[in-house]
Amino acid sequence: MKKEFSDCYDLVVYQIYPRSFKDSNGDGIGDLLGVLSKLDYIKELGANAIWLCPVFKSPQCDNGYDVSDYRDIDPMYGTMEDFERLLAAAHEKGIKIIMDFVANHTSSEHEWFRQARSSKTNPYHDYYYWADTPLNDWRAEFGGSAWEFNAATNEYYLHSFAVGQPDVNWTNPKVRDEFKEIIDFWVEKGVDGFRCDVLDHVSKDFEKDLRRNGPHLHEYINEVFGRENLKNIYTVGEAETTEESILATCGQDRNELKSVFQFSHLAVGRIGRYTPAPHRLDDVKNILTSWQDFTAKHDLLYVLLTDNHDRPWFNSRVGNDRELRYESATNIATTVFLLKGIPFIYEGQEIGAANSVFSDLSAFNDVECLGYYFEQKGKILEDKLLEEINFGSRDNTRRPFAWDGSATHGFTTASAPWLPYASRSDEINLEADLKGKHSVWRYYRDLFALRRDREVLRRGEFRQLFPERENCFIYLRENENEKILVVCNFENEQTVEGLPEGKMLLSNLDRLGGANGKYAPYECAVYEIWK
Ligand code: ISL
Ligand code: CA
Repeated sequence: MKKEFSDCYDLVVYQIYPRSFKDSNGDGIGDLLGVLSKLDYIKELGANAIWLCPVFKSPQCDNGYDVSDYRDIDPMYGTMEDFERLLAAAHEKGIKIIMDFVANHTSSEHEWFRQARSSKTNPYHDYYYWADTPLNDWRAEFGGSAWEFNAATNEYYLHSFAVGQPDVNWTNPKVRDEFKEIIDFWVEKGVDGFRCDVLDHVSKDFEKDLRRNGPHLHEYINEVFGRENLKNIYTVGEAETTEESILATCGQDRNELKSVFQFSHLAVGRIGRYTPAPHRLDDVKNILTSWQDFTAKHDLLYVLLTDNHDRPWFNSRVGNDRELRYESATNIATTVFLLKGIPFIYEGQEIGAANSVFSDLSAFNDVECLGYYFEQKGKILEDKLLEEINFGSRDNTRRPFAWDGSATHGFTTASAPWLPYASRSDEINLEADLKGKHSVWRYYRDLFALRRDREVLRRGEFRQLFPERENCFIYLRENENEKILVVCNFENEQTVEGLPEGKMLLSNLDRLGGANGKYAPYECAVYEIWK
């Protein structure tokens, strides 16, 4: 039976990193009532769903991706009543809520781990991975060995990320049952979906030295997410994204997840996390077109994104975040968000947010970049190391949202936020953007209004034109009733010819000519060829 994706194609998801979005109680930390106060902003932008990064009880060693109680809200974000108020208000406004599902690891403060680490005979002991000596030389993503010594049982436990994030043992059916109950707890509250954190890590193979994509991965995902009560729940997995793995997880014949993130285009412009690399937007285009073709061929959902809380700003890395910041940000948005798929907008990209430069390590909080810093300290020059941290730190996209140009940028009434504002917040903030003749925010709003009003932009087929032409991306979205042409000229000015003409629907530079003719650097326009 063909999978029902229909309502998924109408989704436009706005990702919120709650710490950094809006502070309602003056403690300098974003919170749930802050999100509640901005629902109309999110709706006006054109989003109809929110992916809320973790707000569960957590000691915050990885800003909430270390959960100590999956059924309660961390006081720094508010109360369960605040969450229920937010959920009800969001639904009232036609906005779905997608929760972050962090199931590869818990916090070391979770009751399960507190029990498990106390003795080898504790009933929770085999909720985690233990060994008398480290089973292998796996490194933790945030630095150091992935095996941490536990004195009480004279063993080591596995943690793929921080020491405070012990991996849970999904080979244990009790663990899988616990997570089914946690999902059902939130579904019964009325949440509409889950974003599944590093889901491919839940099955490992120590013999084959596999940290993820182990032999039971699809069995486990099917067991937890393939259940009847989740059939109308939207799911998106953060997982390995080879063509084969995406088919295995989201294929028409699979009863696992509805979609997964595909990140490979986000690796353009960097080698690893901390080293810049030469780049062209054509490189991004080529990756996107190959995935458009693949997902069309196999009738798969595809997630359209350029930014999230784990990567510096895409426009800073592969676009132009200086003299052509507006042009470049709107061009990249047009390139990506008019393709076939589900748009995910990350808080801040809609105002053209850009990376920061800080000279003092105290301006950084991200456990990953600090882990890297202390591993590298002394091995490379301090200036070079700080340059790498500024380039690659996840803090770039976690700085408090700059709502206006005031000293606290409308984010908080506290004198200082939990993390320093982005270094260009006086220049780049919503208030300043909206005052401009050209506004990234208004362009995003108009682009998503066009998607909403034109069925062909949500469900129509993708067809690239002039694939051999460089420094631009020209494609059609078409169905039996409509044909829309998208023309994105990239870094350099050029003249485009041979295109069908039509009625212009959107342009980032108030274009006067038709689809053919000279395009300025990063100029883009959208045309209705016929209806
Ligand atoms: O950031 C990455 C790639 O650019 C990854 O290495 C990232 O750490 C990985 O995708 C896992 O991310 C998820 O799990 C982490 C958490 O720190 C991230 O914020 C979350 O998105 C551990 O829970
Ligand atoms: Ca607060």
